[in-house]
Amino acid sequence: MDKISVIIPMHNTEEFVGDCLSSLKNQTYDNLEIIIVDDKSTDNSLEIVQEYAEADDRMIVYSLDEQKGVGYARNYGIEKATGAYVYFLDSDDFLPRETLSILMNNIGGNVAVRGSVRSSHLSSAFTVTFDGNFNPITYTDNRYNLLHNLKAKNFLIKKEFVDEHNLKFSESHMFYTDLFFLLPFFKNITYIQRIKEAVYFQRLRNDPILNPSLSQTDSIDLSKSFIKVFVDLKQTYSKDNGINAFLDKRFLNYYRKEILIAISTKEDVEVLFEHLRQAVSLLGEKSVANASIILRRELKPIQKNNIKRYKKIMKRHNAFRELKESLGSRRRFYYFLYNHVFTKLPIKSKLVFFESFLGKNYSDSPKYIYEYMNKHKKKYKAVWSFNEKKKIPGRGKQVERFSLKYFYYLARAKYWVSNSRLPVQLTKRKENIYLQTWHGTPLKRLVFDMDDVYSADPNYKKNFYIQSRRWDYLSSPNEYSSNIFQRAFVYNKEMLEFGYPRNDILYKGNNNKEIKKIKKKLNIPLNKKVVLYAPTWRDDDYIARGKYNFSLKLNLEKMQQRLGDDYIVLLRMHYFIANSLDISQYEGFAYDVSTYDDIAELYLASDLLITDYSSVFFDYANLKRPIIFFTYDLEKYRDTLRGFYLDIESEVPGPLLKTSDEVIDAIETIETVKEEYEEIYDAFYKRFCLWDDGKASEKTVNKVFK
Ligand code: C2G
Repeated sequence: MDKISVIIPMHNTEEFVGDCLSSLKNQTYDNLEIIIVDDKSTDNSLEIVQEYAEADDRMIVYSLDEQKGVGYARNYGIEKATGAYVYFLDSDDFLPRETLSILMNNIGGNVAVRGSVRSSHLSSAFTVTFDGNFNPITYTDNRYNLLHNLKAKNFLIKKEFVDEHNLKFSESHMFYTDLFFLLPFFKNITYIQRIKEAVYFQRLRNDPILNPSLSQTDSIDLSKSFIKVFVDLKQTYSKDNGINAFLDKRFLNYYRKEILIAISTKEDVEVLFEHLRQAVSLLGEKSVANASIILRRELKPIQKNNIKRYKKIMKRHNAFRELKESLGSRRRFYYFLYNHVFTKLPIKSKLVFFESFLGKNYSDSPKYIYEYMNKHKKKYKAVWSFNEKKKIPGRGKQVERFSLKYFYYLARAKYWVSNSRLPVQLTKRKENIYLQTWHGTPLKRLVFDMDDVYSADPNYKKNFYIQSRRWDYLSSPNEYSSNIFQRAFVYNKEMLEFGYPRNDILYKGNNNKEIKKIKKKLNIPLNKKVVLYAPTWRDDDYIARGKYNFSLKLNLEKMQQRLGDDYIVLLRMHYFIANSLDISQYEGFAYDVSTYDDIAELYLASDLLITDYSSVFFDYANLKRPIIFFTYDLEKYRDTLRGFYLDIESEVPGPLLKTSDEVIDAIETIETVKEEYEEIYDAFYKRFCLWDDGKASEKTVNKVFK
């Protein structure tokens, strides 16, 4: 059994390298030499791999004195390798258990064999189905086709061959260094087989802002780097027709797919033009002649070194491309109109665009800001975005979210007021002022404080970053939140430290008259006490993007038996929850208030709150009424999914309970619970609720709408 040297270059992948090494440890093919070359990580990666290496003597760790780049690190690994085969794995990727044995069993007398590469944003997608029947793809003539992703991942190659042809990665380029290894590799082989079943999982990284992978580097830098690589390789292989044709094809392809998209401003053109000119001058005549007419029109001014003409043509072509693309769907066409037509019309300086919880309801801080403005800032006009038509007070116009009118008014309104995110595709106008009210004091870690996002959207962090760059003001409910928001949103513009406008009603409406009015609106008995159950959502339990499942763990039957004489229960699911509750058998006891607009009114109508990790308890504490935490999945939620900012076990103002029975017991003895938690509750109130005084809307409006 021959030994494989697995070569792993590493730089700052502390979150991922454990998965990578575990996946190697578990390989069914175990004659391995695992060479990890640390390219001067500044996080804990090195400590982590050293720990793995202590427990597994197949692992050897080398650490470089200074950062030299991935090409250097891989070459270093090749030099140290003593196996009969080499295999390159990146420290943020991982393999199913069988991959290396499938490759090894099928290399036969050949120089190399290759598996397939799949992308994944989960580290648990380990299982691949493999029934023992291979489905090989053989490349003989057009073997450069295998180079389609320009990467050396998932090739198993004889070490002898690497040495014989002195195959090396480039050390003078930061990106696309694999090509320097792969081109001479392909030049010198006549046959290679790919085996689909030998899978390699390439991790889709979710933080291109604070912790980008190599391929997530700024797209202009990547383009520059690609062009340099192209120029160097063209010069090295100037005599080889096959490679030349391949390189030309790759370049034109890259130009169309990456460079054109990367160039978004005139400045970008200026940065890239000289590089482009150099590259285009090296293209073969035939390659240019074979390009499409549109492409040829763009290449010409580059060849003639006429940047002015190139800019002009690019502007026209880009608009044409965007329009063409926008015809693919109605939504895309609306984005096109927004970006190219509506935002060119004059801005309306007294128009305010409101949205709360993605158009799902009339609620939260935007509602209270709107109502205050209705009374005190009559000069302003308002447009609300909703999924469905609503009954709202005042003169506010309503538009359906994502309709043509929605885009039209977004473009024309000088002010945007929203408590969550607005579509990433919108460009913000220079004059636009965006008040982000956000929607809660954070308990669960937010955006850039989260390690990895185990949810339906792998682009979450990237999009969040783009969207939050547009905020001009951010509402903060307490000092604790201000600090977290600054870090977790990477936010450094103005923070409005006035408390939450949405909580004004908890001070102004905390009286019998208002409470009775709400209860009547809810159609619930006036003579019973009210329990409000308002849990949050779970990142890993999703149906699709933005749509999550929730399974009710409260035993309503028992609750009704034991509490039904004195209480009723309001069940309030989070706005992400898409499945509906079937509570028909508890009529008169349990009420589904998930679609009720404003949770603040539910707070007022209730006598006590049950929640879990939802930020609702921070707001509810303003009422100083009892809170119970039904945290049946605490360990999983805290330790795997999110992580918390508070020590939930000692800092929250109520008991953490794991079973429905315990919850019912606590409600039955609520007076004792109140006494027990009095001190913690007081401290909690002082820490989180002091800024709320019923005047947050007024202060916010006076600041933003001067
Ligand atoms: N909410 C609600 N009903 C629920 C849960 C939440 O109406 N059952 C509303 C509340 O106004 C709450 C807000 O949605 O404050 C945010 O809900 P969270 O459960 O805290 O979760 P999330 O939407 O992930 O926001 O900084 C706070 C956070 O980011 C949390």
